[in-house]
Amino acid sequence: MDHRRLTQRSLAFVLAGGRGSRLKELTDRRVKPAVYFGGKARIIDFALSNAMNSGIRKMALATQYKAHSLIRHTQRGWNFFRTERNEFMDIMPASQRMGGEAWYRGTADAVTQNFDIVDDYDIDYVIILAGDHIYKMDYEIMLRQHVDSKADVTIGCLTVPRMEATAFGVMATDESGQITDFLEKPADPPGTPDDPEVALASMGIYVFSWKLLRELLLKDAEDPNSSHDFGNDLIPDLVKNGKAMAHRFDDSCVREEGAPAYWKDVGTVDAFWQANIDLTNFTPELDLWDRKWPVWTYSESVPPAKFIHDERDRRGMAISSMVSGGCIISGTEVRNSLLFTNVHTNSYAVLDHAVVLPRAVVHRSARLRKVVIDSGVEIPEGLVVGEDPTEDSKFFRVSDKGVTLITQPMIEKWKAAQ
Ligand code: ADQ
Ligand code: ADP
Repeated sequence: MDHRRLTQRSLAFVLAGGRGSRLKELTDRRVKPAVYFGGKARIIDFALSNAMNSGIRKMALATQYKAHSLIRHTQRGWNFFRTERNEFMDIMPASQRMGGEAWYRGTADAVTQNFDIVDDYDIDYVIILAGDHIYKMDYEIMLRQHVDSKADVTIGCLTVPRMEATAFGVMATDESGQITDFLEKPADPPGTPDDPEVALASMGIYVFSWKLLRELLLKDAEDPNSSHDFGNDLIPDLVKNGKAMAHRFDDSCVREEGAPAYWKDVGTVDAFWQANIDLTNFTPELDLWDRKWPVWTYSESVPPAKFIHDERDRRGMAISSMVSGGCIISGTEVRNSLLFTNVHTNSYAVLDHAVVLPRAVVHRSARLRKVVIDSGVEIPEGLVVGEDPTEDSKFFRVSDKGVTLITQPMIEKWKAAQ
């Protein structure tokens, strides 16, 4: 098979329009792919970095819901492509380009509405990606499998506990890896033949040849019964009427040797908090320090983090934590926490298992445990969160697993009640 310049002949089409409503107030002002992750990056950076690290230099990004923060970030951080070498990052806001009434009606429609633009790219393969997962994956391996197997579509998939699979497309495959059955978000997901307690779930990552995809999209656009969605319409149809192959996401999909295959949907406040806090572990599963697989992002030019510790019992310190540039930890005890860029904290405050997004300010004597603090929030002096869930839930959003999300409007509510 001809694998030459396979990644150069491919386009990464990244879907980044869905709100991500299970992240609650974190996506009130920005779409899920624009939500911060890991101290410096945003969620979208992981899919884009995978594309970069796989050798793909042609990228399109479809945006819709509250896209300002996402577009600003992408323009600042992903602006190094060389158009003269036919490399690009093309941002495609839903803009009713086809003269119709609708914004992007579904994920497939996000491609259909940019049909003519993609045609002009003159590429052979399209890899459709969701911009809202945290993972490291070498798409080149998937592209090679797609070409070798002569599939119509190749779908990235992984095993998940069976009952978690209700949120996914779930498939069955034969010995060759061909998908024989596909159910989008089934209420009672079928297990795998090897293990009835796990299901084979679609990661929402698809490889097509552009030639075939454009045919399918044209047909889909005319179909009055279609919701114009990959998972609901195009994929089930191809499984029935074409050759759909599963690409198993496992350790072999990551180029570095010995690195575990890491994939997380940080779609809930609990999962978001946990995945960020996990980075402070002694050996985190997701290695952000790996120089062979850099996670690229927009980086503000800021001074190093500063810790202020004095004899008057102001103990500015961070233990088992990650503290980003521009932070000033003045007399605060920070434990098992992740602080993003430009966070300022003051004397006698305590942060424990806290995920603190950029530019937040923590005033004196606040004690915050098991929290996610949104960007720019000002935590008032003496606020205590994480010790009395009943009290916390009067003002803040406390999750099932006892993580408290704090945003500025919630702080205003708290202040008004004092
Ligand atoms: P969902 O998780 O429901 O299922 P979906 O809402 O279709 O995913 O979003 C997929 C991606 O497309 C996200 O990155 C989202 O931001 C984006 N998106 C959603 N609506 C969009 C629109 N109108 N315009 C542009 N972008 C949009 C899908 C598959 C399942 C699979 C899971 C894996 O349908 O089969 O298991 O992804 O997470
Ligand atoms: P980030 O996502 O980088 O944390 P901000 O917290 O500054 O960005 O804002 C998130 C989004 O909300 C941005 O798109 C911003 O333009 C918008 N936004 C912020 N403050 C306001 C406001 N007062 N009125 C309307 N939109 C706002």
